[in-house]
Amino acid sequence: MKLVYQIVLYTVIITLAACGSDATKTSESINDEFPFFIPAEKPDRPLSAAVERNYEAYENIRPEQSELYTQFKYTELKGFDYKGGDGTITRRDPSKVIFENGKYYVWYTGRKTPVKPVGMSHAKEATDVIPSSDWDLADIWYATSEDGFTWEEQGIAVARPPKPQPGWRSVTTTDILKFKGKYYLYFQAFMEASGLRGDFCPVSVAYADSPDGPWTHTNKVVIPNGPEGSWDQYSIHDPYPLVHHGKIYLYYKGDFDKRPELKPSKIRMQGLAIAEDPLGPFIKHPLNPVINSGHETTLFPFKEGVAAIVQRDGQEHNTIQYAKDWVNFEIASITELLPVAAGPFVPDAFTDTKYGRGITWGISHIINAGGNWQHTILVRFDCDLSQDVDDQEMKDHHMNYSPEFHYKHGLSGKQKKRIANATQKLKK
Ligand code: AAL
Repeated sequence: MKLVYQIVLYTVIITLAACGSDATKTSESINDEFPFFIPAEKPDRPLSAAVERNYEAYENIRPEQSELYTQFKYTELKGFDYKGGDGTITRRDPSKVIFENGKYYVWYTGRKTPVKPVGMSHAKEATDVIPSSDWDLADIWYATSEDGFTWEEQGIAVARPPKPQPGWRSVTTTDILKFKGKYYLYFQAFMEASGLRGDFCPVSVAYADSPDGPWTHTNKVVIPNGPEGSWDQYSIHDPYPLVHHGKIYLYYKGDFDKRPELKPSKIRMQGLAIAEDPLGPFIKHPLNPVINSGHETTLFPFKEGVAAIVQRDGQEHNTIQYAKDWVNFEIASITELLPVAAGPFVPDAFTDTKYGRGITWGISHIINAGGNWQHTILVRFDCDLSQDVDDQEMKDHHMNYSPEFHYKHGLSGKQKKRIANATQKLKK
């Protein structure tokens, strides 16, 4: 029996010593502080999940050193009149910018109506002259510029077609494709006032031999709504074509999962449809949706893959993302004050490049420009998401917001009341 006790005692001692050594080891590893100069390569030591991500998920330890990190700077454009913001004129959802005939071109949703919109929730009051939403009763307008800052509006490129053609109610949110020498404008083709049932529409396309037109309506739906019950059954928004592998890669937004009890009542994700011919047929990717966030999402060829500016909605809004295979996107960086509905100048958007160079500027929009949700304005944004520019002024690690900016985003009366009640409870 004594021998048994001795064996048990010895086993316990050995076990404690081992634990102790593990404990010692762990304490040694914790005592082996994380180094002041962070290792460039992932160190062989226990790492927290967060620091692990710095090595595994991002290109650089510091975002400021990543080619796909940037801040954004904005400039008011010259040449566009908004009638003092009375809501009768809106310009929004610009296309990519192209450079042809020695000047820049941009296309956009243009609405010029005798009165301001009544709002989507009052869409039943809309008529053939009273718009429901800011983009109802719109046409596709275009403008040109010598420098990207001062623009000259040229007029309507694609007008609403007659009923019952696709887009008879409103043609909006366009983007440009140049393919085999011809030009194509994809656009949302509304066949009911936005807001009546929702923001429901498919995508149609017009084509021309010149960026100045004349444009020919195909009167075709080229990106149809999905089948009943599918994520993109109602909304095919923000068509965004690029050329890759000799095909048209058209990214688009779908609004879905509408649950009025939640805020926002719907979620927005991005899909991809691919075609060999600009007029289709477009085949939707089986992995759709391919981006889990975003709104009017901006994309551009970057190295072998494609990058995306993902803003406004979703778990991963305020990020710049990258997909080496043009389908499976990962977060490349997180940034702030991203351009909304950005249409960048992408010199290699249509060249079927094998190594995209990136972007440095474009046109975006600012909604609710007059504080009244009834008109939107176009602005210029600049950034450094380019392999050909190293603009360190675009790579600061945060922006400074004035006290006035903070106070502008103040408490509502309801929130102040809630806070006052909470304080009262403490005093009882
Ligand atoms: C925009 C875009 C689409 C929507 C509406 C006008 O931001 O997402 O174009 O339909 O809002």
